Parts: sequence; structure tokens; C-alpha cells
Amino acid sequence: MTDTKPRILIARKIFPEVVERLARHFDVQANDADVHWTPGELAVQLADKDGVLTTGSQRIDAALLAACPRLKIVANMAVGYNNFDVPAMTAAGVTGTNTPDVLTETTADFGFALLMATARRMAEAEHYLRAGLWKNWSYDMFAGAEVHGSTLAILGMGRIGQAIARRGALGFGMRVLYHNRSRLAPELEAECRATYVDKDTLLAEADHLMLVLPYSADSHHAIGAAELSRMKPTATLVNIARGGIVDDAALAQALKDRRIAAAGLDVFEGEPAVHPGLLQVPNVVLTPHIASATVSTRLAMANLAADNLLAFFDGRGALTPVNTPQR
Ligand code: 8YV
Repeated sequence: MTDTKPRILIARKIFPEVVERLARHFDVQANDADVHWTPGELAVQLADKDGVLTTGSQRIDAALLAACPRLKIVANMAVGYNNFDVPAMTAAGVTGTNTPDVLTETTADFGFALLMATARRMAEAEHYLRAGLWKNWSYDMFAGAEVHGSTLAILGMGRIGQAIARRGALGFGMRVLYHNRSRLAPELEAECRATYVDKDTLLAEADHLMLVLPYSADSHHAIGAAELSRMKPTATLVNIARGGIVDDAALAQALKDRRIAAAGLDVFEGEPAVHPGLLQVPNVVLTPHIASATVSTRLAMANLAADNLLAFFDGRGALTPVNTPQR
């Protein structure tokens, strides 16, 4: 590294030990007050910075890049990077990085937890108990859908999708179907015990449909009214991927009409806002984007984002880049 330390912004409050780690190498400005900057405010904060550690909620686009001429690297503390305009970053010579692998198993655990809570109606049942409504046993009280031995349908088959497939097939004896832009290599398909099908078959056969695909213009509203109408009325839907992949208004209507049995949602269109229709129906389990939220995984994510900044400014190159700009 040169004598003049690179200037780094940490855009949201993160683990103090990771801030301290970065501060040993860089001139760090940390957002300890955890202010949610507008795009204009972020541009002001970044105007004199060489690098930034972001979370998924700061948009990095051409307008921001034009206002930050020194910026060379944006290290996202997230595996998803739909907050990046990657072509604009590449054109501006700015490297983007994400945090793959370190959150795969934790996020898959949560996907399964949400699937089970949804299928077995755990949130609904808990609210009922807390409200003092439990007076008696009855044969159909909160009777839900079977998980073991059922058909698990996975849309998107990257690392997290594969980790969910293994859980379903090996732990719960499920028949696993998947659909993805590209088919897995035969050995990986066999290891995940997953069968490739077209999207319509996936929708029609799903007892539980799990969404694990990245958000992009192509995946916007991949699940809308038409797709929901192709699913079994007994099916559940789980979204741990990104808001916007599901048309939340269409889903709220489908849940209200019992077009499908239930949904488990960790991500929402326009979050932290939640479509009011989703708040009004009982057959949905709602969590505030916490699929990767274990202490050790969030720390690993923060450290990988920091490692990317350290490797980049050390001249070793970013560890997990999402683009390769020419400088
Ligand atoms: C993050 C996520 O917590 O990694 C991702 O893509 O969605 C979550 O693990 C969130 O994006 C905040 O950075």
C-alpha cells in the first residue's frame, strides 16, 4: 500500500471489530449512527472516497459514479448485488464485489425454516395461542401440508438452491425438481438429487415452491397472477431471494382467494414497506429479510467485504469480483 491511505466509507453500521480491522489499513469513515442516506447524500459522502463497503440497500449507478471520480471499488456485504448497475460500474472502471459462499448454508437453513413454518402454519398457530384463543383440541386445528415426502420445487439453482435441494432430498425424503437458466452438470444434479423441469412443470408439480434466483429485469415478477394460477391450491410459496421476483399484489390476492395455501416471505417489493394485502391475510409468514442473519454468518460477510477491500488496495485484486473493469 502507498503512504497515503486509501479513503474508505462504510455505508452502514457494521461489526466494530471489522471497522477496526479496516481502520488499521485505511482512512475510514464509518456510519456509526447508521444514517440511511438518500442517493444524493451518499454521493456527497463518497465524493472523496476510494472505496466503499455497502449493504444491499445502497444503489450504485451511473449518476452516483459520475459524482465520485475517485471511487475504485464497491464491496457489497451481500451475495445479491442487484443494487449495482454493473455495466455502469464497469464503464466507470469501478470493481464490484459480493459475498458468495459464506452465507450459503445459513440462508438455506432459513429457507427450510420458512418452508416448514409456512407449511405447518406455525406463525398463525402461535398468534392464536398468544391471543388466548386455545381452549380445546380439534382434529383439524392448524392442520397444514406435509413437508417430508412431498415435492420441493426450486426456482433458481445456484449455491443456495443446491443447499436447499440437499436438505429436502437427504433430510426430508422430498422429490426435488428445479428450474434454472442453465441446467446443472449431471454429477451435481445427481449429488443434489434434483431433476430439471421446465418452469410450467415446476409450478404445476410443486407442493412447496422455493424462490432462490437473483433479481434482474429478467426475473421481475417471475411469479405473478398467471404463475400462481398454475400452482396447486394446496401449494406453498417461499421467497428468500429478492422482492420484485414476486408480484406481491397478485400474491396477496391469491392468498386471500386461497388460490394457493400459504406463503413464507423474507423479502418484499419496496421493502421495508410490505404490501398491505399481505398484512391482512393469515396464511402468510412474514420475516424482515433475515435469511443470512446469524451472528457468525453476518460477521463472515462483513469480513469478506473487508477482505475484498484489503486485497484490492494491496494490489492482489479483489477476491470475489462481479465484474472486471479495465483500468
Ligand atoms: C443481506 C442478502 O443481509 O446477501 C444477500 O444478498 O439478501 C442478505 O444476506 C442483505 O442484502 C443486506 O446486505
